[in-house]
Amino acid sequence: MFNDLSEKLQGVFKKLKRQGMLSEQNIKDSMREIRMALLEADVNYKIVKNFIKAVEERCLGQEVMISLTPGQQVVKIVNEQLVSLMDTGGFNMDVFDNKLTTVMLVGLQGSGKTTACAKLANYYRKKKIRPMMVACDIYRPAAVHQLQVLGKQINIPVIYDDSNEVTKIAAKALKEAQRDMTNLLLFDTAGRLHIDENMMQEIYDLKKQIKPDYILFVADSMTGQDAVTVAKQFNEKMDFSGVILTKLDGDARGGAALSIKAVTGKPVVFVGMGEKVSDLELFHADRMASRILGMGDVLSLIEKAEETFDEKEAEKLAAKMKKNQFDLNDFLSQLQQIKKMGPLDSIIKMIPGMNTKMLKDTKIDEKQLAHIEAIIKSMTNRERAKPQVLNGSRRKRIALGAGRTVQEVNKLLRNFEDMKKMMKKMTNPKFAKQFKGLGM
Ligand SMILES: Nc1nc2c(ncn2[C@@H]2O[C@H](COP(=O)(O)OP(=O)(O)O)[C@@H](O)[C@H]2O)c(=O)[nH]1
Ligand SMILES: [Mg+2]
Repeated sequence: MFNDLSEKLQGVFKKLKRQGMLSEQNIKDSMREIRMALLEADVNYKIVKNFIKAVEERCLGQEVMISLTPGQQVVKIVNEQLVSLMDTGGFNMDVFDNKLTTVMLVGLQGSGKTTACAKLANYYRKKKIRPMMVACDIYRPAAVHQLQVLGKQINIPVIYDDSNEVTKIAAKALKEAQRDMTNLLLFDTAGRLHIDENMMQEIYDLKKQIKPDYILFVADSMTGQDAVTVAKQFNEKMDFSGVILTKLDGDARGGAALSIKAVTGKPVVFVGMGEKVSDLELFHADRMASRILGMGDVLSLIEKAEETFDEKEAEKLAAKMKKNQFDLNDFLSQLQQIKKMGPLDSIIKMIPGMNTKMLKDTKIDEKQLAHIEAIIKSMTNRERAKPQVLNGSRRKRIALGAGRTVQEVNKLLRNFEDMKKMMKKMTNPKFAKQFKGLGM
C-alpha cells in the first residue's frame, strides 16, 4: 500500500536521522522532499501546502531544535500531522441488534459499492446483526444479479423488484425489514461513470424517501485526486456521513486516503482491502499513518521513551546541559531511566543530547553500563555533583567500593568530562555549524 510514498518519506527520514543536529536548511530541504513525495502521491496541493506549513513550523520550533534526537522528532511530527489529516474524530457506524439502521451506499460506477454492500453485511453479521441488502441499481442489467450472487454466497437476503422503480424497491425493502426484524438495511445504489445530474437527483430523492441513518460514499482509492473531486460533489448534494475507501490492496498512491477527509470534512470509516467479501477493515488514522511511514517500531520506541522519560525531567536536563551543569547524578539518573526501557542499542539514540553519529563508534555494552552505574553509586552525592574533588585517594576508595579498578574510575571520569564538553558545544548554536563541518 502506498509503496512509492512510503519509500520516499522513509528516504527523507533516513537522511535526517543521519544528521545529528538539524539546521533550518536541513529542515527546509526535507520539507521540500516531503512536499514532492506527497504531490507525486496525488495528494491535493492545498492540503500538501497546509500540511508542510504545519510540519515545518513545528520542526523549526523548540520541540525539535533543542531536542532529543531531532531526526526522530521530525518523523514523530510528520506522523502526528498525518494522523490529524486523516482523523476520524471518533466516528463509528453504530448498528444495534434491537432496532433498524438504514445505510445508503453511493458513488461512481465501479468504485466498489455493490462489493462494499456485501462486505458490510458480512462484517456486521459477525457482530450479531441481521443485515438485508437492497438492489437499487436498476440500470446496469447485471447489477441486481451481482448483488443476488453475493447475497447467496454469504447467505444474506437481497430485496429487488422487477418494477424498475427505485422508490418502489425502497418502499418494499423498508416494509420487509420491519417484518423480518432486520437490524441493518443496506441500499446499493446506481452509479454513473461521471457525475450526472439525473443520477444525483435520483439518489437524493431516495435519501428523502428512506431517511437513512448513514450515507457512505464509496471511493476507489486507485483514482486518487479524481476520487476526492467526486467526493466533494457528492458531499455537497448528499451530505454523506463517511467514506469507504476501496482497492487499497492495489497500487494506489495515497492521494485519496490523505485528502478526502480534509476536502470533505467526512472521515474514512472502512477500507476495502481486496475483492473478497471478507476484505473489509475498519479504518484507523494512526495505523494508516504508521503503514504509510512504514515505521511502527520507531513510533513505539518514541512512545516508550516518552513514557519513561518524564517530560519535565527531560526539560530540566536539557537546561542543565545548556548551562553545562550536567553532573554525575544526572548521568546516573539517565542511565537508570534507560535501563528501564529495555534493549540498549535501539534505545540509546533517544537519550537527550546524544546523537547517532556520536555513538556510532562507541560499542555499547550492557555489562559496561552496570560497571559505570556501580562506580557512580560508590561516590558521595557531593562527589557526583562536583567530580573535580575526586582526588587519588577518593578514586581508590570508589574503585574498591564498586569492585572495579582505579583505571576504570579514571576512564569514566575522563569520558564524562569529554561528554560534557561535547554537550556544551552541541547545545551552543554557534558551534552547531562547526560540528556539522567536522562531520559530527
Ligand atoms: N482489489 C479490489 N477490488 C475491489 C475492491 N472493491 C471492489 N473491487 C472490485 O471492483 C470492481 C467494481 O466493484 P463493484 O462493487 O461492482 O462496484 P460498483 O459499480 O460501485 O457497484 C469489481 O470487480 C470488484 O471486485 C477492493 O477493495 N479491492
Ligand atoms: Mg454496483
